[in-house]
Amino acid sequence: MHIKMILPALTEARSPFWRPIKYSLFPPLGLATLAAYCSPEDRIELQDEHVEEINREDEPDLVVIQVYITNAYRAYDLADHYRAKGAYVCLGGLHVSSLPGEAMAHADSIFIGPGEDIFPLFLKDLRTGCAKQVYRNVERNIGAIPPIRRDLIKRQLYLVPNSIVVSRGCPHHCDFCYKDAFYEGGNSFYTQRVDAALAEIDRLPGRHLYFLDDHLLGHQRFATGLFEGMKGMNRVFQGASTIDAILRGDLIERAAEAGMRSVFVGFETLSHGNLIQSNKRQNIGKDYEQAIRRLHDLGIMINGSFVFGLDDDGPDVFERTVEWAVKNSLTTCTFHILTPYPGTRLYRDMEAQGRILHRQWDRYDTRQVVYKTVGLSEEQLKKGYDRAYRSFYSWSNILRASFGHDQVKQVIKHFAYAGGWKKFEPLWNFMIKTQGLNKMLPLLESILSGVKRTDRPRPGGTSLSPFPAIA
Ligand code: B12
Repeated sequence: MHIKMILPALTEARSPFWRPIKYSLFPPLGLATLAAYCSPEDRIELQDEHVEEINREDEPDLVVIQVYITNAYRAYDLADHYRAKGAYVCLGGLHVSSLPGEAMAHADSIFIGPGEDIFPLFLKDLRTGCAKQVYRNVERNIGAIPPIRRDLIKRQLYLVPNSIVVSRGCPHHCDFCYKDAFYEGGNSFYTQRVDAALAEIDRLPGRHLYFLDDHLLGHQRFATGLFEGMKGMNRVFQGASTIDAILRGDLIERAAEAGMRSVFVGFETLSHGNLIQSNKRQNIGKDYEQAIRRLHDLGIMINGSFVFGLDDDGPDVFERTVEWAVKNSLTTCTFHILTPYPGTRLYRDMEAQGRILHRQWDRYDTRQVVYKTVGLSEEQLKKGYDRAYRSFYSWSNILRASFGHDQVKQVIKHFAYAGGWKKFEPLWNFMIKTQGLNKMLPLLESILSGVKRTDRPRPGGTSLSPFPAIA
């Protein structure tokens, strides 16, 4: 069978060459995970529209499309195009799971929830001529998933081809997060087996790894085993964690020993009222600055994530948040405008209050205001969000934040990261799009890691990912 797997980009149809660099960071692991269930005889093609033009002139038998809220219209357009050509079309992913009815009109089969159990079932049904229109995930278990088909990923098109996910979901239940809507009705946090995760890491070339898990430190026993197993693998990595897990026990020390050099932390808001409004209980009463000191003492850089637009936010929230982030020497920040995703408790509450402005899904990209605000006007929120980015990444604030560190090494690393990355994004963008960067990778990797890897050489050369998280 000729199978085509597509990750459509956001609907703004800019050519991949001009798309902001953050879209060239990570390859589509979800589709590569599903591809592992296809048979060796199948001819599989994986196309990611964030980094390459989609060839629509081909004649695949089966088309598998991953649908997010922001690429839904593009996904439906591609689905209609291929169905008109007689291909069998499958739609799945976050947006299909929250609005299956909408997707049904554009697909032969839709998939609700994680795909590890339902996709292989579908393939068997398709081969025996009894494929169903709707498949709903039942089993929440990635204990025995086959190695993902990284051979289908065009590594040279990505800045961080060494991204990896070893768990699904998160143990917490924040109202605005996609998680509870996607992992509805059943276990919403589960992990791989430690040995399988270590084997996946071992298959990755180079030194740097980028964990995309929602909460890498969320499962104490799994994380302890993972970090124990990674000791001696001479890897450096980034991952995400809650403040709660950073302050609890010695897991963060173990992560540092295993190679954690940067962490994505969901601070979200400095307001107690907002934490209660968004049911972010795991942050309530936690000493944010104690967690920051602990991370910096371990030499771990911080990418702080913040949400603007919760009801307790007033016009000064932007300046106050940026000032706090600079004063605490956060290396990078990811700001979001609160976005009520369909299927979430936040969406339900806002809909009940008549606060949803429209359902133009491609504008639900966390950079635009799509609901009636309370403490701020929509314009103040949008302008404040843009201003926060400009201010946090101003040279004066990058310098102030860098010199907030105790050790010179950290000052230099902070300045190199925040200055070198954000301020020169167009350069990195040009480099990655002209493959120039890949030629520089071995040199950059040895400079940035300062340590020449001594153990087993790996196929496919290096994989640089010292760059901060997507924003
Ligand atoms: C890496 C990443 C990106 C990368 C690459 C995307 C990719 N798919 O790999 C890039 C940089 C392109 C990206 C962009 C954006 N992202 Co992003 N991203 C992620 C991240 C961190 C990891 C994705 C991943 O690898 N997951 C792990 C794999 C194994 O799971 P999966 O991809 O979901 O696939 C599984 C299932 O969904 C399902 N499945 C998926 N598709 C299909 C299809 C079929 C047929 C079937 C059967 C099953 C199936 O089966 C797969 C295996 O279980 C997620 C966080 C997360 N937890 O998902 C955010 C996340 C998906 N991103 C998000 C957002 C908001 C964005 C942007 C809008 C940001 C912006 N403003 O630009 C854009 C939108 C891009 C677009 N095209 O619309 C939100 C989405 C929220 C929502 N409700 O839609 C998330 C959830 C972050 C968050 N916590 O809020 N992102």
